[in-house]
Amino acid sequence: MFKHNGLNKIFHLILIYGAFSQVKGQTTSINLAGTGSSASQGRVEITRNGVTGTVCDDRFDDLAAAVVCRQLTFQNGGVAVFDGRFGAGTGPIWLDDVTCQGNELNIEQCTARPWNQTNCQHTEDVGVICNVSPVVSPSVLPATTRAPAIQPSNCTSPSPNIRLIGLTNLNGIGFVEVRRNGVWGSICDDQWGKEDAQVVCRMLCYDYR
Ligand SMILES: [Ca+2]
Ligand SMILES: [Ca+2]
Repeated sequence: MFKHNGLNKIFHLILIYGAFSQVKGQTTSINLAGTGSSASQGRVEITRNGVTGTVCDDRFDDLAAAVVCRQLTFQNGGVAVFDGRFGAGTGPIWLDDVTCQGNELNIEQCTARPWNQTNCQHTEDVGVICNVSPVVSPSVLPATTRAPAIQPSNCTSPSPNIRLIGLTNLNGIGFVEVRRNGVWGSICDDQWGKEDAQVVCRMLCYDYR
């Protein structure tokens, strides 16, 4: 009889947890939006109790991006993009100072300030670019596509209008972005070759080999 009551309690706890999870799932959803967005990239938007808002880029890194991507069914990680790269959103800035371990199943499991308490503006709305195919390890890329990891010490003025977007631990490897009139954008790969990569490397003080 005692054992039976104990099992009942556990069963009730499971039921209560299940109900809580279900309510959470119904009231909070995540989505990617903004200029240049697609199913796998865009400004991170969270709809909570019917109100759509954004996430601040403070502390948000590629580990947090991986969690958002996982929620959106992209299992192979992603990169965080900052400063409203996909345009500034509207509504509340739901989360700020988001810090994730990277293995969370939901952005709500990461640490952050309390909901809707930030010191951010919408110009800081964070975006993510999810990897849509398995990550290719740099070590298996042809050597000619890799830049050396060390920037020469005589580099005093890397161009402020070009940058590499990618995993932060891969120094000198990434997607190329250029800034025009204050707006960062990508470069199409049509006709792109070794000479073009050399120019980018030179602008960023990398010694292309
Ligand atoms: Ca910021
Ligand atoms: Ca902050």
